[in-house]
Amino acid sequence: MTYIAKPKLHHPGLKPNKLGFTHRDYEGSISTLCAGCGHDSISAALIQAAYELDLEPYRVAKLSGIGCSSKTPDYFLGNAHGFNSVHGRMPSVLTGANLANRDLIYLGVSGDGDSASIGLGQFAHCVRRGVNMVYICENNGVYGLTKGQFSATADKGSRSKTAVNSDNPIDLVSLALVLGATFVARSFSGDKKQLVPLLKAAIAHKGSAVIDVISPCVQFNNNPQSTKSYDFVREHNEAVNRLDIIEERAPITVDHEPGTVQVVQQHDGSFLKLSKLHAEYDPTDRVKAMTYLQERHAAGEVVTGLLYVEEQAQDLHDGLHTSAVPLNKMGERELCPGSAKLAALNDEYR
Ligand SMILES: Cc1ncc(C[n+]2csc(CCOP(=O)(O)OP(=O)(O)O)c2C)c(N)n1
Ligand code: SF4
Ligand SMILES: [Mg+2]
Repeated sequence: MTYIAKPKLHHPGLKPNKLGFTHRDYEGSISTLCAGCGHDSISAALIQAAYELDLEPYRVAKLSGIGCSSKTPDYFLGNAHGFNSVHGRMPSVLTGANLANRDLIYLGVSGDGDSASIGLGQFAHCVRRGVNMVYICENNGVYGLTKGQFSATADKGSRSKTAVNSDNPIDLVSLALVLGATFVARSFSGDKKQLVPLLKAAIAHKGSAVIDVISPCVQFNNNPQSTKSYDFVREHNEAVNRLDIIEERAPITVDHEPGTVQVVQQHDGSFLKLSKLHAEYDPTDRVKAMTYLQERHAAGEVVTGLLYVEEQAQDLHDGLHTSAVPLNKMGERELCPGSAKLAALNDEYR
């Protein structure tokens, strides 16, 4: 993987967070992506979210597949754990890591090719199992790394520099809703104000959190006729809510207007405050979220914001009743309890 190490120096005036870390401590290597690539803005939003949440980098595991998007974990949270897997296979590696150690915060970083083309099956099973993670799809509608072929999220009729897409698209947000994801959102790489709070809320959420982030590829998909271009999204964006996360230890209220605020308590005790722009939009109703998406899509709009959240979600560990102790904290006796225990276990299935 190409990367350029950043010098360890930082400006003495950088403000530390509660852990004493500055913004600089959450950065990674210097990006080798094209200047202006939307993916770099998503990395910047992740850095900001981790800084504001006072995350200890060693508690975070970043997993990715293959693509320009999947390279980005190198460019943020340089002190976190990282694993760059195989094209489309990140979800199963993330699931395995999560089963072995539920104490870490899992960030699955992927692209639309990685998630909706080769990795669609992996994406589907990971989400339907309720793996506790934040799954971020950096969605540009093309295979950026391999020079701009249409991916499965490219809209029918969408144009690249040389071709028109004739296939129907896969909408990962709609799919995530159908698959039972308990936090579903869409944002735009160029809208840091919306993306940072969404990332913070998704990190605090227990369960499968999926964020589809439209992220224009300046090389292969930023012509005005592409539905994943800067111009198109700016013209057709319809934000369904503005969101802030209120942490337990430092409650803050901002920008609340009577009758437009909805507070949602998440499993870890933190609250989501939704500033609803549309009085009729309810982010706790899965069926309505699906209908709303279809309606707005038919009207040519890209809905961004928090589309659905389940307050008290269950995750894969709850379903499997697995041990709360990570495998790497167990001793040999617990990991290998002996043949008598194994025989007793086998008897239960006879
Ligand atoms: C098994 C396998 N098949 C195909 C490839 C070639 N390949 C590398 S990246 C990529 C597409 C990446 O697209 P996306 O996930 O959308 O990432 P982007 O570069 O657009 O961010 C493909 C097809 C590969 N590396 N491995
Ligand atoms: S080819 Fe596209 S996706 Fe890849 S780094 Fe360049 S702008 Fe970003
Ligand atoms: Mg892509």
